[in-house]
Amino acid sequence: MGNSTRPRKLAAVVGGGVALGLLVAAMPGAPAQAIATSDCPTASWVPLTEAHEIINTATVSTHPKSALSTYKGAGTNPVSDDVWNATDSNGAYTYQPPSPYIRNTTRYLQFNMSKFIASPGMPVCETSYITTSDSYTWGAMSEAINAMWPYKRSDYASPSNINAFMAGNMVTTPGPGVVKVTANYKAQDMEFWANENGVAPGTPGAVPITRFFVKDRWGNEYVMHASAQTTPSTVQTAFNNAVLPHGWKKSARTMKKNLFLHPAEGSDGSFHYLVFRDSQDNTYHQIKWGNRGALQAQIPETGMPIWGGNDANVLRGNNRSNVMHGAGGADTLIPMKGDDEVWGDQGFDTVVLNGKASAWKLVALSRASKTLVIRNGKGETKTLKFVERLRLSNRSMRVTSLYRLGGRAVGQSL
Ligand SMILES: [Ca+2]
Ligand SMILES: [Ca+2]
Repeated sequence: MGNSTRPRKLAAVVGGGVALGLLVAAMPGAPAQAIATSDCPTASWVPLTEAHEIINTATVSTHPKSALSTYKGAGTNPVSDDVWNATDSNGAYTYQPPSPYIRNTTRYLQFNMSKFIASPGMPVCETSYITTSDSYTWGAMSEAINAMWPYKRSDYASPSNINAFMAGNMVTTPGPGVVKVTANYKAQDMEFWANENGVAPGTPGAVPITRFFVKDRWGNEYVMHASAQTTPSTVQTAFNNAVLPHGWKKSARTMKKNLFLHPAEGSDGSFHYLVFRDSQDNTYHQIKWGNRGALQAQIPETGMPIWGGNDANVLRGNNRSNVMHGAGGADTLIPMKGDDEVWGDQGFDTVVLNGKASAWKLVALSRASKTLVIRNGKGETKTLKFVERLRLSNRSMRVTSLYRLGGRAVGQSL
């Protein structure tokens, strides 16, 4: 990550507000404050500063479906600005982290403020640290699973022709009509100002910032959070030139209010953002969920989790084995075929299953861990966690009624 593109410059790209009416729909249904229970109360919003980031590449080629961990200089012995920025006579950085770490590429950020919540897998407010073999210390920031979509093997050279995940790890910028889909486990809040310099909306003379939005063919919406470009005009050009998958739409528009993003929260303690990268190296965060399909469910292999947002969603899996998270809100989760692990997470969540109740037998259940395991005659297993209701073709049932039966219910049909 690098310096932010100044909003003052961005505002110069396009003047007046376009399609303000659509803006309401673009804002998350529930403001971040409404679901801020997992924010770190002692952390504060901070303006973006240049971070010194490294990525652990140990599993990139051996286990391409594994998440890649990113760290930033922090802790008792962080790398200094002087060391990090030093270059040789050719302009190349002289500091390179020891293997298996590499420097993260510089990105020009389009959002303005951030608030740290936790390192991946850590309790709220807590950071975990590593020490590289050159004795520098780093704080754990995120874990990311990458895959290209749509993925056509013949478009890639070895080793990216192995699968969509390998291509996602090895190829930085997707080709025209392709996006790189990232499950980004990053526990931070983000704020995008409506006006340059963060001037409060409604202030006379406020200059709105043009923001770049994408809507996919399933009704999911995304906002650009970073670009490889450094100036407002080149960012706008890169957005205009990006070739998105068939049926996706772009819009550049201003906002009536500042936009706050809070990551989706799983009941396993994870925090998630869906991020994608376009053919011009712009990257976007998902801000709105359509009910006709999930981008992550399009990856034609197992290994990409499928996440909802913090509002009520209709979330569809695919006919492979999926890990699904509804996150906050009263979600409807449709895992389809396969051995699926379905997390309802917070809210009153419903899982829709194929077949009648009599087709499914209880394999295990635990009220304490809010887990229910069921299997049908085809041998498909569904592991359901923090789910409140099952909907079958002939009836619906509350999961609490199954928990009440306890171990006696194991082996019985639903
Ligand atoms: Ca499935
Ligand atoms: Ca949800």
